[in-house]
Amino acid sequence: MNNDNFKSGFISIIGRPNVGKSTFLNRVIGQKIAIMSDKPQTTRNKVQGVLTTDDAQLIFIDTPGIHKPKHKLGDFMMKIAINTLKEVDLILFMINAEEGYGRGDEFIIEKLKGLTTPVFLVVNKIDQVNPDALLSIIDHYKDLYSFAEIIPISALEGNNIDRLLSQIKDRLDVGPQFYPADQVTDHPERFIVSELIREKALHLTREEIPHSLAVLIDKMEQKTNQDVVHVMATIIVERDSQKGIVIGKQGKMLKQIGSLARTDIENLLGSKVFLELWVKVQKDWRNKAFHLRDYGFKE
Ligand code: GDP
Ligand code: MG
Ligand code: K
Repeated sequence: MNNDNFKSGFISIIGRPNVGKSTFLNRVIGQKIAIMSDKPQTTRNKVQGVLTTDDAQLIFIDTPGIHKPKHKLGDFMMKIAINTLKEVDLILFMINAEEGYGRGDEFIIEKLKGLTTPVFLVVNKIDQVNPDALLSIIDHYKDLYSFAEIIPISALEGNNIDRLLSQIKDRLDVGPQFYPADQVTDHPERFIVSELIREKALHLTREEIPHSLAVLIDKMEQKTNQDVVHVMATIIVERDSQKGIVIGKQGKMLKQIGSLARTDIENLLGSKVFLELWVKVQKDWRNKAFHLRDYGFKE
């Protein structure tokens, strides 16, 4: 490694919900760190994935969705997201080739116009469209904003990811290696654990539970001379009816959520896990900004 030419930088990934931001990040980092779901906005917090090669370090930020805020939490998230965008070295604005231009993108592009950070347009899900459709989408976006690069990819199938990575590298300045080479995320394990539980809860309850579900890790500890990690977590829902769904008949649903989450947590921590799950109703929690800190949303 020639340290004089080592490049590094922070890269923010933005785009409408479900365009494939987490899928991309997970593919690049090769480890499950951002949760994937068919439901929009399951990535609430900033998740960083770090890719270290012999000549560069790319630090990715899976920014919570920039969208028109509908409630206080949205407002709060947006502020964080915009501030993040000002500070990063490069922005990847990801779109879904399958979907046309919409109001969500219009809103994002308006926000981008106020920034000086270079922006790549990443057209994802090209496995779903024919070349003509792809070209016409690209033409449309080209007219809306002056993108530094336009790169079509398939995050799911892995097409063109290497090219995108090398274009990102080209844009970065010479800089230090911020993180050790074997570190893929700077988030505390607690956060990843809560995201894994939330992912299972969202997946298993399907459309019955909106994304207004939070998971709090109450306890995570390993007693000396035991190789079991004890995790106690609370799933927060907004209504009594949702609590019923999450628990399920005779606790069946909660058991299923727990057993799937436990497997993932064991893989993450590399040790046996005893997982205890609780469900709590906290009415209208999204609008209670004063509660945000308790749920891990920090400014
Ligand atoms: P995010 O909300 O932007 O983080 O989107 P996700 O990464 O959670 O992806 C949303 C959905 O799109 C998931 O079902 C993914 O499997 C799917 N997806 C992501 N990338 C691709 C892709 O390149 N091709 C196809 N066909 N599906 C994709
Ligand atoms: Mg996501
Ligand atoms: K998602």
